[in-house]
Amino acid sequence: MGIVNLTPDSFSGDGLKGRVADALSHARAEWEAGADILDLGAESTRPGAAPVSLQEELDRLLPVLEKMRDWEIPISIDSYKPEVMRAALAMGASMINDINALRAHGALEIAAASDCGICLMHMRNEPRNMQQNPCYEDVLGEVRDFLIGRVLACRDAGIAPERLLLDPGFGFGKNLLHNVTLFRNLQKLTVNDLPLLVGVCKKRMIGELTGGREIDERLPGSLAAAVVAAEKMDGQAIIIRSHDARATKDALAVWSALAGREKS
Ligand code: 7PJ
Repeated sequence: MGIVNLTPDSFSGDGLKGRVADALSHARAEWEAGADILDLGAESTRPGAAPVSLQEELDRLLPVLEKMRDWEIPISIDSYKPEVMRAALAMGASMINDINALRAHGALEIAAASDCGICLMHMRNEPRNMQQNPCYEDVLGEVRDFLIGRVLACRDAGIAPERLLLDPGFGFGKNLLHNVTLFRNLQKLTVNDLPLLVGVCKKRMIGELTGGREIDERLPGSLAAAVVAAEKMDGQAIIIRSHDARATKDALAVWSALAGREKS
């Protein structure tokens, strides 16, 4: 899954037209580099980030999505707002990637009324405050129980389980020890053999594990994590969310050849 970031800090600042063009060329490059899904996000959910208004999020997202209508690659929308989900699905998006696991009022109903894929992610608290001393007694059990609960909520809303992906939500209300514990036990987080989505690319945990590397220095560490995630899943379905599809595909191709597996 190639990340396409539509927040203003990711562009050169030359107005809406320039921003749409920049986003499209980045998205196309990720597609050509081998991404199988593109994940469009118009609101930063980094720790401490303030929410953006509904209108602002739609204004950033829809002009780009409209231009991608005829692209033959599944488009995922990274949003927890039901109104954004509805608008994006109407414009051809094929997946909802919700850091809030469809807990917003109305989100389950919107998902149920479509046939889109859905990523249910675990998050403790909200981006604004989630890194203020996150605490768990049993991080693995609590994240797994949460995911089981959301799978059941989807079932009760009439959403077929084949449409679901699960994600432990690395960095979303978790410290380094929590993240490492979850990662080491990745396979135990699956529920009913649903695929897992793993998003650690260039995140703080990669910085912390590499002696404080800055964001633009975190690709090698991120690639190591992608390979370990694939290895841990031992043939079960996994999607790696990445800022660099080419590098990630290369890392996985070499791993799968040398680890004696089919090309993934
Ligand atoms: C994730 C995400 C993640 C899913 C972000 C960043 C923060 N969606 N959206 N999983 N992270 N499903 O990429 O640094 O880990 S935004």
